[in-house]
Parts: sequence; C-alpha cells; structure tokens
Amino acid sequence: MGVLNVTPDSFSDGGRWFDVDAAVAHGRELAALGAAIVDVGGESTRPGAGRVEAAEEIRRVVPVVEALAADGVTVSIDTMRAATARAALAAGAVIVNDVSGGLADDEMLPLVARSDVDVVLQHWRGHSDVMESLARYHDAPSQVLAETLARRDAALAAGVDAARIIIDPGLGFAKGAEHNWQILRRLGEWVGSGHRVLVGASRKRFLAATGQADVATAAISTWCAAHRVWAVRTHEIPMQVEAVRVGTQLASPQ
Ligand code: PMM
Repeated sequence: MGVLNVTPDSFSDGGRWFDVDAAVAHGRELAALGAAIVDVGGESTRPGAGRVEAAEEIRRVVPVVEALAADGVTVSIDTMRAATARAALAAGAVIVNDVSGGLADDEMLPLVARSDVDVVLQHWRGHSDVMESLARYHDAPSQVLAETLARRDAALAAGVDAARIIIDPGLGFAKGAEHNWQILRRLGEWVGSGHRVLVGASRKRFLAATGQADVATAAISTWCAAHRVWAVRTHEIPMQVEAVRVGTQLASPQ
C-alpha cells in the first residue's frame, strides 16, 4: 500500500503532494512502481497535529481519488470522518482506512456496513494532539490487540461483514518506540486472529533515527511478509516490493 498524503503537514512527506496534479502524478507513480493499493489521505495524523475541517479534507482528496480510480488504481481513503469516506467512495475508493477504528465518528462503521467495502480498523486511543499522553501500557502487545478486536466487535455489531475487516496495530499512535518493537515481535498473534493485517511502520520516528528510514522500513516489511501480514503501508515502493518478496519466500511452505 503506497502512501499519498495530500496535506501540507504530514509526518515525512507533508507538502510534497499538496497540489492535485502533483498528487495524482505521484499516485500513478506509486502504482506503476508496484503498489497494489494507493492510500489517499487529506488530514495529517502526525503526533501533535490539529484537525482539518471536513470540507477542506474532502476538497483535498476527492479529485485525487477520482483521477486515480479512473486510471484503474485501487484506492483506499485514509480518513476518520464518515463524510469524507462517503465522498471518496462515491469518487471510486474501495477501501476505508480509519486510523481511529471507527472511534472518531459514530457514523463510520454504519457507513462501511451499508457500502459493503473493506475497512481497516487501526488501534487508536485519541486524537494526535493528546495521543502521546495515552501511551501507557502494562503489556502493550496484548492490550493493543484486545482493544483492536473490541473495535472489530463494534464493526460486526454495526453490520460489517467479518471478511471485510482488516486490523492494524497503529504503530506510533499512542505508542512509544519500545511499544512498537514489542508489538512487532508478537505480530503472529495479529495474524492468528484470522483477519487480514496491515502494518504501517514507514518512516516513523522509531525507525528514522539513523537517517536510513526506508532501509529500516524494508527490514520491517520483510518481517511482516514473513509473518503473512496482508499489506504494509509505505512511502517508498521499489525497496519495499523487494523486501515483501523476500519475506514471502521465507514464509512459503517447503
Ligand atoms: N499511519 C499513518 C497514517 N495512516 N493508516 C494505517 N492504516 N496505519 C498506519 O500505521 C498509518 C495510517 C501516519 O503516517 P504518515 O503521516 O506517514 O502517513
């Protein structure tokens, strides 16, 4: 899954694809390089970020989703708002990627159920302005998985088909570096849930220290593929495609 942030302020690529034409060209490039899905977002979730108005979020993403979907690109919409998800689905997106797992907007899970689309339920404890203060755990891997499965249960109760649900530990969302590493060590438990699993480690702070974030991300991508994770969400594509290929080989039966 290639990342396309149509924002002025995202964590690692804010401002680069803020213009519609630049964003569409970059989305096409991600797909051409081997991204199976392009994840379009119009609101930054970097630690400390404030909210964007719904109308502005929709204005940013809809033309980009429309152009990429018209090209045959599989588009997911990265949003916590049902109104934005609805507009993006109408423009051709086929996956809703909600970093709040339906917690930020009560309308989101009913919308997903009605629309019969895939949904990513990511672990989340609160908005970006407060999430760092919420990174307290006695056993992060167990608690994060249990809290995510509670969102899975909420989605099922709202009428979402179990087979439509993808779960994601939300690395960096109300998690410090050590929490991220603990969760990654126990990825098998996520895959063991029976749901497809998505992991977004790309260029996050816990990998960026050496200035070789894409190489570090590739190592994580191999680990994820070797654990049979369904997808990794990354900014860079060619190295990640190769990393996933290697991980998939390592996980193959004899
Ligand atoms: N991370 C970011 C944004 N959206 N979505 C999912 N499903 N999983 C993630 O880990 C995730 C996400 C933040 O990263 P960015 O600002 O570099 O896009």
